[in-house]
Amino acid sequence: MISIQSKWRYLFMFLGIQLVVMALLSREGYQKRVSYFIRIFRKPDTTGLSGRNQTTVGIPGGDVYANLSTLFKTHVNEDHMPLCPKTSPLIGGPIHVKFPSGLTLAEVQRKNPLVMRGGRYRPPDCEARHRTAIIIPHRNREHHLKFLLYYLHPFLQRQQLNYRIYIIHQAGTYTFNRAKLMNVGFREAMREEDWDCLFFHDVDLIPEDDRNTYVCDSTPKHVAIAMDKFGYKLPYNMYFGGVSALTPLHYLKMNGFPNNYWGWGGEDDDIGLRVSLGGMYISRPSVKVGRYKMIKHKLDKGNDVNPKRFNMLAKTRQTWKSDGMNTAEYELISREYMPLYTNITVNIGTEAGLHSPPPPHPPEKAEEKHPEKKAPAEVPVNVPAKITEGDTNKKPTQNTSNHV
Ligand code: UDH
Ligand code: MN
Repeated sequence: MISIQSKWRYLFMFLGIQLVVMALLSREGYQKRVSYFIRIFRKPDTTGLSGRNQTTVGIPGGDVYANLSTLFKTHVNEDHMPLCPKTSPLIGGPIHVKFPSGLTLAEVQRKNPLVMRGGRYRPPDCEARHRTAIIIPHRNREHHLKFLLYYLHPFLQRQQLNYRIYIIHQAGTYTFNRAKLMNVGFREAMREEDWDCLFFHDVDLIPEDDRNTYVCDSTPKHVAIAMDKFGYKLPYNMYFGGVSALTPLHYLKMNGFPNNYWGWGGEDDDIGLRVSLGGMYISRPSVKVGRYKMIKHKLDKGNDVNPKRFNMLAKTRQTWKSDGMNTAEYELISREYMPLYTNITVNIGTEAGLHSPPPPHPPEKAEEKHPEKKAPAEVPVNVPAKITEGDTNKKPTQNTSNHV
């Protein structure tokens, strides 16, 4: 039985230990010591992916811009630069993605001082091992584009890539055609530089881990395999949507992407099917790193669900050789070298063809009086290609029907 006297003794001993611990903690900074003790008792995070708001092991705070300010333009002789290491020392792991209100393109520009006009970048201190073009189909999504640029530029710089970002902007108000815009992007990017890899990238998908390297594999790679909207899982085995990476050779082997999917849906499955019809397999990164956050949105105006998509998909085996890169007809309207990307505005025509007849005009008196003010065709036709180099502050036009 414990006597009252020994009870007091235990209490004094306990208080004494507490006093010693407190004295130790206060000696070299309380916070440092507490975090040290917590770390001893915490189970190590082997994936580094356990929490979105948690401070990550690799990248301090999961901040995609962390450590990038150490990069600066050196005065090394560009002909004698060492080859970049096989694995970039800047790669850190999970990135914390959030969408703060009030972000501006000027702010993105300020945070990316080494990005050259046209959204071009080369590592300042080593010769990149990979040359990657990012192709983004676009119309009326400036808000998403701003966030993508905010995250994608530093993400690619962490990977020490030689890259350029291309925005392929569909002119006019006719139904959107994502896959055809990719064909345009492929041709226009390859015309400009000898890229060894092309990333076909939706504007609203933000990568969440910089170990997801934007380089090509030996087979076509489906990259956006774990999106938040699908519970960070592949929705079905043949899924090839969102972000994919192909070499020019892969692209030509499958005759590029289809041109005739107007509206939402089907084209990504057609592309997946083409990979196997071209005699290739699909590769994928691990679900730990192929993670993406999709900026929430509704179906766009001008991109209604394509009701023909299932019938078209059933015929891909017969059509893939006669519809694709070899038959992509379009009219380049402009190529603008913006501070953070190259903007390619293009007329891709309509289902009726590139130069579809203008809609019939009802005999209106006002029009007869002012023939010069006749309503334009739905998409501009016969507009000569314009190369705009000096205009670096122009944003892509919101109202694309005015983009003539
Ligand atoms: N895109 C545009 N403008 C458009 C339509 C599409 O830029 O008007 C581009 C953009 O890059 C986009 C991509 O095409 O990321 C794919 O289109 P999407 O984002 O509409 O495709 P997603 O599969 O569609 O994300 C989901 C539809 C959401 C409907 C929700 C209703 N439940
Ligand atoms: Mn989307």
